[in-house]
Amino acid sequence: MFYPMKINIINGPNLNLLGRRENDIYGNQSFIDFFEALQKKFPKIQLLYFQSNIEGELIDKIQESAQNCDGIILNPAAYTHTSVGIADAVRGIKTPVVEVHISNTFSREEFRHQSFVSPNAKGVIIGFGLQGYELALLSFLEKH
Ligand code: CA2
Repeated sequence: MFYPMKINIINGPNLNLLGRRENDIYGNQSFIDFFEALQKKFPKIQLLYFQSNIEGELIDKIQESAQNCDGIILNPAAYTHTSVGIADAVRGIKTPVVEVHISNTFSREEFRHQSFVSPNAKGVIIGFGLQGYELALLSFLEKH
């Protein structure tokens, strides 16, 4: 099948636990279930999904996606607030990156208010739950 667009969704540490714990903050749906529904909703876009708890693996995937994807939807999770390496990876590629956070990081602890990634993201979507990933996807469609 020919897809006019290929988007990689990259999730950082602990997001594999979505739907299993901390449901009050992150909701009760697993990311895999959400991802499958999203792919069905947008059958003409090829969606890929990668999750890792390891900083270097996330950096490798960002670099790889820059070679073979039209866009990246990135939730670096806790690394958002700590990782110069992920920030440098995003800065170092031409492929647009939309940063997504499920929770409203600004209504949480102060250390979550800073993102090393945001200055080099195409845009940032914060606080809309898993719907934020769909909003990010729509932002890639606008120009097509
Ligand atoms: O709101 C977001 O999307 C975050 O990126 C999620 C990160 C957090 O460190 C950021 O400040 C904001 C944490 C993801 C942990 O996800 C869990 C999900 C279920 C159970 C436990 C953790």
